[in-house]
Amino acid sequence: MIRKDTPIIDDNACLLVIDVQLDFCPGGALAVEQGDQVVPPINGLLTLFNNIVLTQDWHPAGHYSFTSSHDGSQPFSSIQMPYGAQTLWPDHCIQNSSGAEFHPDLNTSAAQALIRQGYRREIDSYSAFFENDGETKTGLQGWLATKQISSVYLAGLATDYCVAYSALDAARLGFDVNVLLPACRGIDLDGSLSLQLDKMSQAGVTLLEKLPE
Ligand code: VGL
Ligand code: ZN
Repeated sequence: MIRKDTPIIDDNACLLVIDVQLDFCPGGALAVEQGDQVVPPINGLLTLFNNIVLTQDWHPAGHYSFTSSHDGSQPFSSIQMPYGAQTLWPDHCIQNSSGAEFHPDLNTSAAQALIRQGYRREIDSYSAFFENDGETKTGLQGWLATKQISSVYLAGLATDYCVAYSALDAARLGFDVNVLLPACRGIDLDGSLSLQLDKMSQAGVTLLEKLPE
């Protein structure tokens, strides 16, 4: 569903700020076009929510999602992993590297929790809830349950990967899910952006075209 009006944020809502890291911004290793432009709207959103969680893509060197870990493979191609298809990416968001840092203008101090993703070498994690095997939990679901959160609002990078996978898992888990589109930017690999927007709509995710103020 596409909604043009703005929702009301309450204590049972949580803002999930997905992967606003330098490697996903212009000049970074896996730059998303206009990725840095999500920072001002997200900083504005941070003032509206009482519950805020950040996610951070956090790979060890030699992570299996990197093209460089598979001899003779092409960046952005797909390979078969034990858990299914995996896109190969340029080396990005390596633990403790400058590219893994949050954008310096992002107001991270407002967040209560930080979920790191993709820290095991053998498995990637696009979703903030489950690793790419679809079953290993990150702990976010439990955190939100403990806080009695029923609605999640997602913003960040990339719309068609970590944002979409997180939104789809949240919907499957029974949350009311809202994606704040003006505060997201996508990679759009082989039509992935429209595909994931459609998937989210079909899963009952609300795609907000206007930010709450
Ligand atoms: C992401 C590709 C690889 C994301 C992370 O944050 O959307 N995409 N790793
Ligand atoms: Zn990654």
